[in-house]
Amino acid sequence: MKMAAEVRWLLVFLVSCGVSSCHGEAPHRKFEYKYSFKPPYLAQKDGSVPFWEYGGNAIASAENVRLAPSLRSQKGAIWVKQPATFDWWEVELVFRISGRGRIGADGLAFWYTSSKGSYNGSVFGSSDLWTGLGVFFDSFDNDNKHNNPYIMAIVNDGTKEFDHTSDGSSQQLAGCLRDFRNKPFATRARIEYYMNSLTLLFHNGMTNNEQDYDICFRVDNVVLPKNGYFGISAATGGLADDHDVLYFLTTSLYPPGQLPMDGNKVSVEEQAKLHQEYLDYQKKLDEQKEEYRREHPESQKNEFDETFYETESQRELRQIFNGQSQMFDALRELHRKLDEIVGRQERTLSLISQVGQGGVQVAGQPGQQPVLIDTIRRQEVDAVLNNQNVILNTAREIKTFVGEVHSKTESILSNQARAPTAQVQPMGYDYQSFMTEMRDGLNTLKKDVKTTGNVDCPNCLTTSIFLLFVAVQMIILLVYSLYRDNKEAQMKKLY
Ligand SMILES: [Ca+2]
Ligand SMILES: [Ca+2]
Repeated sequence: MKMAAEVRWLLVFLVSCGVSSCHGEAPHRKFEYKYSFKPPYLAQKDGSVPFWEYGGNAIASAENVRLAPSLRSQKGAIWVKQPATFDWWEVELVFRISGRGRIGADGLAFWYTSSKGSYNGSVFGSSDLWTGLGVFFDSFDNDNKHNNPYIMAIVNDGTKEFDHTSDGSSQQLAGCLRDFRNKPFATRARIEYYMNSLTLLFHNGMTNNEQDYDICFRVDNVVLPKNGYFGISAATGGLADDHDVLYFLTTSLYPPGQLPMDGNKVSVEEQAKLHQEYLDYQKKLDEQKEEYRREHPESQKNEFDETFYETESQRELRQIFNGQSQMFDALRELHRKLDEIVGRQERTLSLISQVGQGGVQVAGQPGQQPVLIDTIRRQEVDAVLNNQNVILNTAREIKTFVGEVHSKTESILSNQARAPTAQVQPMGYDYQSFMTEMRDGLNTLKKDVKTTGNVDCPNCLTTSIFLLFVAVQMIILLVYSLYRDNKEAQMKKLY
């Protein structure tokens, strides 16, 4: 549990660092007591709250400002007297919204507007058609979408009417679903407006740890009126909660190097005046304390007794709270780990998509630009694989082709072995020599023919004898064919 608490501290630190680091260095901070109130002695004996004015059904006590009590249709507000003299600020609100019902109404509103709103207006106890910022802690689910209690910010230019029927869902700048009713400890909201960024951190009051904030929203490029008034209001409806504000702490924020120098160098008269103011307050306070003691002599003792001893039920309650906050810590730790896992997954996915697009982004040394390493891309891998497949197929085709050729050659060879006439011989030396041999033979024949014309030949065949021989042969052939036709005719007759 100790570990979890440390982790939580670290988380809050990181969030606050993250918020401030976006604008470079952390801003200079100055507590603005004239725009703040806090217990003890929040309200003075006459009921006034220094630097503030309240009205409607609001009641200020030493411990808190009850803006709207848990009665039907109550409205109340408290507004600061002076407009802000600084551009950027952070307001820490510590409040309690509590009631007996499982659901309550209507809610609480924080305001930063160009002019003060009313003390019994229609928007959570103050005026509609405001110019500036309204941050609403809306308890009651008017549009029945089961999304309340809800925290939202609406920036208005003085023309928009708040849409109660839809719980302002169409008008909101940003928001988050958070339960802020009936918490064991006071709930807190830290609203920061710095360099046109509006951030809301929320503490749900489940633990007593003042650092237990988580982020509700952060919006950039928000323009709010200069020299606005801070205010806070609340209202009840048919259902009613107590709406108590314990602390309203304003801090002005200055970008580094822009802290107003006159603010630091207070003139001697002003210093004296402020010192006198302080002494007056101190005196007033002592007087009030003395008066209270005189009026309630027994309360001192009782107060001491009550705070020193713990009743059975108080102890039980405290133990329950402790157990619950431990459970809460464990849950929070689990949530954080889950977030971490989701983050890693997203990172992995983005890396994979980067591989798909080509190149892996590798985080370089701190302070360096990330380096893009040109690695093989997915398409390239696919192309290489395709090429390989094509090559493989072609190789197979070539193999089958070679096989076919081989078998054909085999068959030709075997045919040749059986029938040597079909021998295929290359046009080599043998053929040429054969040709020359034939040419020589023809030449000698020609010579012989020439010589026959000149030399007398007793054994040579004369033309008349040759013709006679041909005629005899023709007659024999004719007779034979006649004989054969006759024979065939006889054979046909027999059949
Ligand atoms: Ca509502
Ligand atoms: Ca709703």
